[in-house]
Amino acid sequence: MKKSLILFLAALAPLCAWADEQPAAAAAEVKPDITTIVEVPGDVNKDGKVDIDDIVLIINHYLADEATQAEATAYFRLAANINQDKKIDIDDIVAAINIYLGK
Ligand SMILES: [Ca+2]
Ligand SMILES: [Ca+2]
Repeated sequence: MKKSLILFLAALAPLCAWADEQPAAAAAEVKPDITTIVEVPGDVNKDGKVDIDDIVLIINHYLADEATQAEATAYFRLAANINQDKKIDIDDIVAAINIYLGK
């Protein structure tokens, strides 16, 4: 029993060493939590809920030209980018609709 515990710990040792050598890389991969700034992801008009008004605003942003999109506030971009993938597109529109529908 003791021998198998020692073998188990020996097998874990390389994994632990790797974890100790990679703290900066692991920290860099952590995405900022959208909820620290945006209370309700998808709530682009800041009224505390995701509804058809937010969905229309996100769709209008998606369909707008680049110059118009560039006028969007930082808050809007963060709230509208529900999946946090650096772009506001159809996936975010679908996500907003799903939030609205409670799915
Ligand atoms: Ca709203
Ligand atoms: Ca997105």
